[in-house]
Amino acid sequence: MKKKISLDRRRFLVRAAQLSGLFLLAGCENLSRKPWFEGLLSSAEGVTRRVQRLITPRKAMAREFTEADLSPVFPVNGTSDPDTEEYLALAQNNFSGWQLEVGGLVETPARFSLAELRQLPSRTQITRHDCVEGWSAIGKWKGVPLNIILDRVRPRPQARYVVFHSADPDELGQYYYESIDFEDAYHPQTILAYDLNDRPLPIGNGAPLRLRLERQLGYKMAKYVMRIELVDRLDNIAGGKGGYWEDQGYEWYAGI
Ligand SMILES: Nc1nc2c(c(=O)[nH]1)N[C@H]1C(S)=C(S)[C@@H](COP(=O)(O)O)O[C@H]1N2
Ligand SMILES: [Mo]
Repeated sequence: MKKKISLDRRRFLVRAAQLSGLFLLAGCENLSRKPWFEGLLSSAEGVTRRVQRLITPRKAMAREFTEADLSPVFPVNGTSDPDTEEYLALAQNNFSGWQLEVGGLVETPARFSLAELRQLPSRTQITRHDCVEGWSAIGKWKGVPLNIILDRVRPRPQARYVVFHSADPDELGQYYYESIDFEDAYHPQTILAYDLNDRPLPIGNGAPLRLRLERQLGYKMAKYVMRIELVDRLDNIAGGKGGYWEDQGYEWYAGI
């Protein structure tokens, strides 16, 4: 395992970044996760996306493909192997000791092992993943619909967003996280996937569990999900913008 960057060094980097007027650019270049290229949203493609979002109803289904359409290899992007002792220990035991924690603004907080998740009703979908870095891939995902989990824990009336906390910190110690609203949370294609192409999700693609949210861009689909939290606001979590990349300036609603 790679040695983790020391806390002092981390603090120094954070301060240096904060002091720098070039925070966004510098931050992006230093991060191993590598965001997509800058300027996309001002490009013609970005404009088309925005217009399309306005005319596509949120409830519409994303296109589903057939086995013949599957990409030969589904790429690994961003974190490929979370570099923490906790994750390493879980992975070494094939995630048998892993549990998904679901809490926050819910009536009955719960934990689910991988075996328990596999026993719940599942959905399988072959969909296209679009990353803003400029690549797409078609994969077959199987997992438990998020609405099944939400029905189990019973959201409180104040809950407005579902937040996914991941296992991977970056060089500055910021953990990856993402959030969606209830309309997307209850969408039938929003699943917590444990299989990719008929096999257990590989570590590179987010083992043991990752979000699939088929009508938004790749960065919304948190890999290595450890904890799900229901909240009424996003401004008091991490950088306050609702997601790891959002905290660095990218859009919260990344509709395709
Ligand atoms: N926890 C975590 N989730 C993540 C990322 C990451 O670095 N860490 N990268 C995001 C991005 S930008 C993309 S395109 C997809 C990549 O998923 P893949 O590795 O299965 O291709 O995961 C998203 N979810
Ligand atoms: Mo991405």
